[in-house]
Amino acid sequence: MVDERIGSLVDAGARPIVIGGDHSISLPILRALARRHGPLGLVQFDAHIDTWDEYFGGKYFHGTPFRRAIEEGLIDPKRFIQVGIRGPMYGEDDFDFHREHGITMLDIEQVKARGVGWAIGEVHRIAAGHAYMTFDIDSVDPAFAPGTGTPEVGGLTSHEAQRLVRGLAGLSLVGGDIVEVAPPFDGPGQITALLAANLMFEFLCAMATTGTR
Ligand SMILES: [Mn+2]
Repeated sequence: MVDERIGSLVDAGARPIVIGGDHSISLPILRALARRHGPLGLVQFDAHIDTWDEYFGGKYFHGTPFRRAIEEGLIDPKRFIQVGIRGPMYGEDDFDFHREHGITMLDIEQVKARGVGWAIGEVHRIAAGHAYMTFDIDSVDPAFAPGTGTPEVGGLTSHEAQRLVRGLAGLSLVGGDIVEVAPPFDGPGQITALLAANLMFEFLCAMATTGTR
């Protein structure tokens, strides 16, 4: 359903910006885009890796979309970079899949210690070529974005998030999404929704720097 709808937009020459909803929505979008462009680079801003195999016996869940996307050949794992990852983790083998496939992960400690400029450089180095952005709002600290289902303390500030998305300018972006915004959990002034809307604007501006379709 999502796959078909996005496919018809892509066929019309548009580049989708999608707002979620939980992170499982990225998978059908990637199916539609990979059909047109082939395997894509992926820039994922997230507190969680979302490359787990299954939850409660289910293969399709908001913690599994990017493992499925690699299995289906929608993204090139060597051009896949995750930014802002932090704990808690389930166990030692959480990163086996990363090692096996050559996925790059910048955890929050690296981003804070080495800086946003460095992280942007790594993103451009890894995700060169046609690329998709997925921004999970839980990559941002709950002090700035409380309105999400799985908040994790010690995340990006609003300003770091803005700079990171702005830093995508120049990449060959074919589309993107901002997900996991949950209005019922939002704080005073709808600060999460306000940030998500501004990040969408930043992403639109970054996409406008390239003519990629
Ligand atoms: Mn996520």
